[in-house]
Amino acid sequence: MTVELQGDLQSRDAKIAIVVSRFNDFVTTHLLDAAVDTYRRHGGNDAQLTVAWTPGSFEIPTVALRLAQSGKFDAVVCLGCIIRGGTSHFDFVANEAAKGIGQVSLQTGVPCIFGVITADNLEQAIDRAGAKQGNSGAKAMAAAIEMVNLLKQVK
Ligand code: INI
Repeated sequence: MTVELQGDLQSRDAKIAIVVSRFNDFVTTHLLDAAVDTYRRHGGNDAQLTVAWTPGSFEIPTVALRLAQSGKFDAVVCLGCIIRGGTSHFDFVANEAAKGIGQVSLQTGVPCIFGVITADNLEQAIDRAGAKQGNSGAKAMAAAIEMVNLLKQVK
């Protein structure tokens, strides 16, 4: 008989840290609001949520690592918004954020969710922060809850 493992979407008592970048906060505040709303609507308790603000997306992995290493959190949700400009700066910030968040997850075993928007322009970013393409903050929190519940079954 096949063993199939799945995490459900009940927040229960999941302890979740959210790391959110101030850079482009016109967008990231919408990601944060949607992440918190998703946690609540899936049954979560605000007392189990911690929010840490970073200057930019480049700094997210450093803070995510500290939070993940603390042993206090079941998952870390990383939220940011990187918008392409006229130089290669976008690529450096986006690559470091993505690589760093992935490394923290693998090094610590604490799921770190990539809720960082990488967009070619502001319109694309807005589309992913509550307009045409949904909200990346809500999706990231749903992924975090699912991962917490999936990993509980593997322990
Ligand atoms: N940080 C972002 O989160 N998004 C951006 O679009 C961005 N751009 O375009 O520059 C950005 N830069 C700042 C960076 O994350 C660092 O905070 C900064 O380089 C200091 O280390």
